[in-house]
Amino acid sequence: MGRIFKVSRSANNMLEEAARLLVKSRFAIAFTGAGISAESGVPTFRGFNGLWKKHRPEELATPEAFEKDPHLVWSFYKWRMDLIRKAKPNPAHYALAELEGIGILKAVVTQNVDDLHREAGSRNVVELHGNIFRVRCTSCSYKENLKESGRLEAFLAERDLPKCPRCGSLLRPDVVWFGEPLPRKALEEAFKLAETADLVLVIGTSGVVYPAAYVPQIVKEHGGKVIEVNTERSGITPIADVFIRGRAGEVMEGLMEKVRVMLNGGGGFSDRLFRGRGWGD
Ligand code: BJW
Ligand code: ZN
Repeated sequence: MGRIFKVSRSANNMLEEAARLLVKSRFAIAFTGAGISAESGVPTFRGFNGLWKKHRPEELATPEAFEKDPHLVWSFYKWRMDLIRKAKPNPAHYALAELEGIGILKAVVTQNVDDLHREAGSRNVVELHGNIFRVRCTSCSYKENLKESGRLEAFLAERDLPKCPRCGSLLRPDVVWFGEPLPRKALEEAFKLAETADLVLVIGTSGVVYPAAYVPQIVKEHGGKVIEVNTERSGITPIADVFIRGRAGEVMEGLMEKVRVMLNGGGGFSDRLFRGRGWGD
């Protein structure tokens, strides 16, 4: 009994400290990975039930794999597109959108390709590894967002390999595979945000895939604080100022309660709201 009390009290202290840091920050960003979407039913990559436990990444997420067996790679991606299109944002995605609305969070830098941040209402989203609902041509500059063009259903139902409507070459998912460079604009923007940020909220990433994993490290090197939410320790944990162990949706709900209390007068932070929106500057 005493142990349970001790654990929950320390978790509560961590939430309190994280909320305090967030509310007093001037330029906070979030850095997210697959774990933030786990409670939405989207499988993660590593870990017990991760995709890479059942499929070898080099057979599915490399340009060589696509060249060798495009049918196999496309069947993997169509399966995930179908799964992800049915997924809904969870409280962690909504919490980040709310923090942006309040003016605390300036951007979400995500490694995820699932679009759930935007669906939850986040507006400034930097996608480092592409978007699973976009396809692009392997020969010409053709790109299409299947959600926006309304062709997703028909695309998933098609059994043949998808071809470019402009030049007839093979289409591929517009995501970043191992050994491929990240989209230059997105990476530059993410690094610039990280250099500017005085706080990064890292949620649900193993922090082992580079160059994305440099983002929290850059924040730290520039004197910013690192808050991490994860069910396990990660590659980021050694640099975390506050590590909150738990499921993203549950932790972020608890964190938002504390943030709201602080903004509504608790702890002298109530003028933060005005500063956040630029009214008090
Ligand atoms: C929960 C939870 C819950 C669970 N709540 N938490 C050093 C510098 C630069 C590059 C390298 C380097 N060292 C090695 C490299 C090469 C390589 C790399 O990083 N390899 C390492 C793995 C060793 N990097 C690359 O190849 C990158 N490109 C590159 O470097 O290009 C150089 C170049 C330049 C110029 C010309 C040519 C080349 C590209 C990396 C691309 C990664 N792609 C993928 C697939 C995307 C498409 C798709 O979705 O299919 O991106 S792999 C996969 O890993 C995916 C993810 O975005 C990425 C990160 O995974 P993430 O999000 O962290 O998920 P998990 O599963 O690992 O972790 C989940 C976490 O959540 C866990 O910690 C859980 O505990 C936690 N969790 N449930 C909270 N409910
Ligand atoms: Zn083409």
